[in-house]
Amino acid sequence: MGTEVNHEYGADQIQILEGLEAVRKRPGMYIGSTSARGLHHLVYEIVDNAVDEALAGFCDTINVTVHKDNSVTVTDNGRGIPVGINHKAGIPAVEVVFTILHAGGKFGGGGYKVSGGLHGVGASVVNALSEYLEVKIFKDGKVYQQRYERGHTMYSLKVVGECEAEKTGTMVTFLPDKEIFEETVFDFNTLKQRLREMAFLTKNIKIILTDERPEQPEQRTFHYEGGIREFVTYLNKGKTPLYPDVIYCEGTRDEVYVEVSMQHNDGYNEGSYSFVNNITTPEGGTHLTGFKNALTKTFNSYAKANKLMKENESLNGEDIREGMTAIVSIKIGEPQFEGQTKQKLGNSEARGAVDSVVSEQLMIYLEQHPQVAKLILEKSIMAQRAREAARKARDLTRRKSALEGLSLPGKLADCSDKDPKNCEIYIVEGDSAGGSAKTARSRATQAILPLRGKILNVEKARLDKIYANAEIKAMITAFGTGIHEDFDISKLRYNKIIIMTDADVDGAHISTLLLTFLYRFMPDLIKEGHVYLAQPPLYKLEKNKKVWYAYSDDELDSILKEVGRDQNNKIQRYKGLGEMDAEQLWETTMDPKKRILLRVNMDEESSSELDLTFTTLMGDQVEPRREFIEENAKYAKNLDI
Ligand code: 0RA
Repeated sequence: MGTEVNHEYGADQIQILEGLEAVRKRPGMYIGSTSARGLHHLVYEIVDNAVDEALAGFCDTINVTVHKDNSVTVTDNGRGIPVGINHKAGIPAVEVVFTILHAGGKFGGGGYKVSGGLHGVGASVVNALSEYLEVKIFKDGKVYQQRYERGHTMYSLKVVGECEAEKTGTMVTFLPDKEIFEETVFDFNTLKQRLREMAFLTKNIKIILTDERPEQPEQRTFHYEGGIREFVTYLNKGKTPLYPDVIYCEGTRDEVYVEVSMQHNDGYNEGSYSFVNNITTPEGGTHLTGFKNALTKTFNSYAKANKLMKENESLNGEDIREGMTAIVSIKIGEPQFEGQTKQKLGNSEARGAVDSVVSEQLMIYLEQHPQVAKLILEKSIMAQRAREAARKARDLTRRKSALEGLSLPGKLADCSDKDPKNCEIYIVEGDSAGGSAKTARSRATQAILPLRGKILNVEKARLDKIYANAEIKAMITAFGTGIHEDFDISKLRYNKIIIMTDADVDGAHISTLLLTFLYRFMPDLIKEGHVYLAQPPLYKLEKNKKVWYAYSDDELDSILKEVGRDQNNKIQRYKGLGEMDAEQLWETTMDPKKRILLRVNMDEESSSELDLTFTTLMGDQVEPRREFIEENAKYAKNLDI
C-alpha cells in the first residue's frame, strides 16, 4: 500500500455523508440521549470494538484515557483495524468503519463482532457526534492515521511513521461535540463502573483507565482472571457468604455461549444480573428465565432424590434465590431485544441453552458438594416459611382495609387537598422535629409523617419482620401504593415524597435507611422521580437584625465575605432540625418558594453497582463500608444513587 489512498467522490461518498448527517440530526435515535448517559456511551462504543477484538483472541490490553479537555483516547493491542481498500465502498476499511453507518463488523473478520443492543451502534456514530476523531493504526511496521471532523473525512488515510514490526493495535481519540451534547464532562466514577463491569465479563482482559484531569492523574486497572466468578465475589463484598465456593457453569448450546456464576450469602435479597454480548439487560429476558428454571428444577429434584424434602413438597424459585448473587452472561450471534427500552432479551434459543448448561452442571456440582447443597436448601426452606408468614400478614391487612377502608396511620398529619398532583409528604426524623414541621407546614398541600428514631434496616430482615414493623407499615399506608406485586403507582397519594433528616451523620444514616427501603420495595417511586431529600441549612448568621442561612461551609464563607467578618456576626450552627422553631423550619426547608430539594435518581444500567452501594452502606461488615464512604465522600453532595 502507498502512503496515501485517494478518494473517489462517487455515489457512495454522498450516501455516507447523508448517513452521518442523520445521526447528527437525531442523535437520540442512535445513542439514547444527549445527556451524560449518551456522552458516556461514546466511550463504551469504542471500547466495545476493542473488547470484540479481545473476544476474537487478538487483544489483551485496552487503555482508556480522559484528557484535560474531556477528549478520550482508547488504545488496544489487537490486530489493528484493516487499512486495505474495501472494494464495495472504494475506500480503506478503516474509513468505512468510521464513516458508514452500521458498518461495524460487516466486513473483514467474518462475523467477528458479536456486540449489539443498546450501544452496538458502531464507531461511525461516535465519529458523527465528535468535534474531531483521529484514528491511528499500528500494523506491518507502519503507523497509519486519519482524521475526521463532525464525521467529515479531513484527509485520506496516510502513513505518518514507522513502528516495530511486531507492534499492532488501534488508537482512537475523539472529542464529543459540544453542539450535540448537553453534558460534555466525563464522570470518572461512571466510566470506572462500566469498564470494571466489562473487565469482569471478559476473562483475562486488562482495562486501564486514566483520568488526566486532576492535578494528580488518577489510574485504575481492571483485570480479573476469574471473570464473572470474581464479579460475584465483588458483589458479595461486605456480605457473609453461605459457603466459600462460587458455583460456575459454562458451555455452548445451539451456538449460544453460556456462562453463569453464583453464590449465596446470609442475607435476604436476590441479586441476579444478566448480560448479552457484554451488555446489561436490566429487564432480563429469555437467558435469565432459562437460568431461573434450571435453578428451581435442579434444586427440587436434588432435594427429592436425596430425601431432603418430601415427595409432595416443593420449593419456590424465589425461596431458592433468597440471598443469592448471580451473573448470567451469554454471547449470541444475533441478539433480539424487546420491550419499551429494548433491555430484555427475546431470543428463544437462549432460554434452552442456559437451562441446559446450568441444569447439567449444577446437578453435578450439588452431587459433589452435598454440604453446600444442604446449606442452600436449609436456607430456602426458612425462606419459604417466612414467605408464608408474610403472605398471611399481608392477606390480613388486605382483608382489613377492604372491610374498613384505608385507615391512615395515627401519626400522619395529612394535607387537606385530595389531588395527589398538588400534595407532598415530609418523612421527618423524630417526634420533636415532626412537631415543628406540623406547625410550620402549609396544611393544604403538605402532609407530615414523623418517624421514631432509626427505622428498620430492610437489608437485614426477612419479609415477615419487615411487614410487622410499625414505621414501615405507616409509610406504606400513607403512600397508598402498596408494595411488591400489589404496587400500583397510580394510587400514590403524594407527588413528592420528601425525606427530611438532620444534617449530620445520624441524619444521613436515617436517610440511607429510608432510601434503602424505597429502593427495595418501591423502586418505581425513585425511577419516576417522586423521591426527594430536603436540605436543611447548616448555619444561621445574624447581623444588625438581618438573617442569612447557609447550606454549606462554602456558602457561609461567601456570605461572610459579603457582609464582613466582625464582632456583630452571630453565627449559629444547627445540629438538628429540632433547634429550629417552626417559622425557621418553614423558611429554610419547607417553603416551596425558598427550599432546596435534591431529587433522588437511579441509573438502571448500573444496577449491580447500585445494589452494592446499598449493601455496603447497610451491610454488617464495617471495613468495606468505611472504604466506600471514604472513596465516595467527595460525591456525597450529589446524593445520586
Ligand atoms: C476486522 C479484522 C481485523 C481486525 C479488526 C477487525 C479490528 C477491529 C478493531 C476495532 C477496534 N480495534 C480493532 N482491532 C481490530 C483483522 C485485520 C488484519 O488481520 O489485517
